[in-house]
Amino acid sequence: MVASTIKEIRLHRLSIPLKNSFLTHLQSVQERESIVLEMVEETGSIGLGECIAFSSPWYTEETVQTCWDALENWLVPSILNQQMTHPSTFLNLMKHVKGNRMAKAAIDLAAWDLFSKRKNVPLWQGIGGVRKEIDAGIVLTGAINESMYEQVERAMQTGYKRVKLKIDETTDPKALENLIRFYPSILFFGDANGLFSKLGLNALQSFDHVGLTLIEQPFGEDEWALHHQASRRMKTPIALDESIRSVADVERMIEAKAGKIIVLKPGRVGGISEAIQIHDLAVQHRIPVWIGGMIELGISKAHNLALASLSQMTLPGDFSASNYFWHEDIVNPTIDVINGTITLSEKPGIGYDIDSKNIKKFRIDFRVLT
Ligand code: OSB
Ligand code: MG
Repeated sequence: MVASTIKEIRLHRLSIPLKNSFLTHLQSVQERESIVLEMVEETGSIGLGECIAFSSPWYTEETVQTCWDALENWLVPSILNQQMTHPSTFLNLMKHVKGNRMAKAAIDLAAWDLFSKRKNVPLWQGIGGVRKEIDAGIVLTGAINESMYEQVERAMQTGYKRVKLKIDETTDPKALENLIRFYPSILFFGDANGLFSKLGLNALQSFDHVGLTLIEQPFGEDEWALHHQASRRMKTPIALDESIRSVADVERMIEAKAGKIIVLKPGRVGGISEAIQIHDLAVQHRIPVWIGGMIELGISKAHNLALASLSQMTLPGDFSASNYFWHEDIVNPTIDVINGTITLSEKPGIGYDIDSKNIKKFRIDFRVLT
C-alpha cells in the first residue's frame, strides 16, 4: 500500500454547552471543552481524531490544556512529514514522550481513520468487527425520584437496552432496587466513580442485592486490593473503569483478581491500537468488555462504535445519540439511535465527517501545524 506523508495537522479547540449539566459526586460538567484533530496527508485525504480529556483534572490527570501542549510541542512535530505505513508507525514515533496517553490517542484515532480510508474500508471492518448493529445505552445521574422514573421510561421507549446510574452518597439501595424491579427488560449498571473509598466495603455490599448487572469502579483507580475483596465477597460483578489506563493495568486486574469486567475507554488508554490489544487480552481470558463514554463528541464516539463491533464487546456500552448530550454535535451525519441500536456506516474510515459550520461555531482556539 502507498505510504503517504502527513503534511498538516489541524487542532481545533472547542467548547460546547451540554443540554443538561452532568452531575456526579466528583464534578458537575456544564460546558464540554474538547480537541478535534485533523490529520491531512499528501493525497488530501483526512483522518479524524478527538481528545477526550476534560478541562480540569477531576477524572484523569491529563486535561485539555496538557493535551493541547503535548500535541503542539511534542507529539505533532514528531509525526509531521513522516510516512505512515500503519498507525503503529506513529505510536513508535511518539515513544520518546512519556505518558500523555489521552493526547496520543487523538493522533492514534486519526491515524486509524486515515489508514482505513486509504484501504477503502470502514474502520469497524478493518479491525475485524463482527457486528453492524451496536446496542445503545445511556447514563443517568441524580436522585431516584419521579423524574428518574420518567427518564428511564423515555429511555425504554427509545429502545435503549441499558441504563447506567451514577451512585452517590444519597443513593438509597432500596429505592434503586425498586426502580430496577420496575423495569425488568432494561439492564442497570451502577457507576460509583470511586465513591466507596470513603464509604467503605460494607456500604458497597448494601448494593449487592439490588439487581445491578455490574458495579463500576467502587474504589479508587489504584485500590486493587479493595477491588479484589469486593470481587470475592460480592455476587454483583465488579467492572473497572478508571483503573484501566493501559494493557498493563488489565494484566494487573487479572493478576490481582480485582474485577470481572473491563470498561474500555479508547481515548484514555492511548487510542485504538492499545484498545485492540486490551480487547485481545480479554478474549484470551474470557473477560467481558464494554466501551465507556466520556461525554464526548461524535468523532470519538464514532471510533468507539467501531471498536464496539469486536467480538468480546458483550455488554452495551455508553452509546447515546448525538442529541442526548448536545443540541448540536460536530459530526455529519449525526449519530442516531433507532430501535435501540446504532448502525455502523459502510463508508470508509469512521463513517462520519466533521460539520465545518458547527466546528467554527464552537471553536475557541485553532492551530495549523505544518
Ligand atoms: O465514569 O464513566 C464514567 C463521564 C465523564 C467521566 C467519567 C464517566 C462518565 C460517564 C459518561 O459516565 C457516560 C457517557 O458518556 O455516556
Ligand atoms: Mg465510569
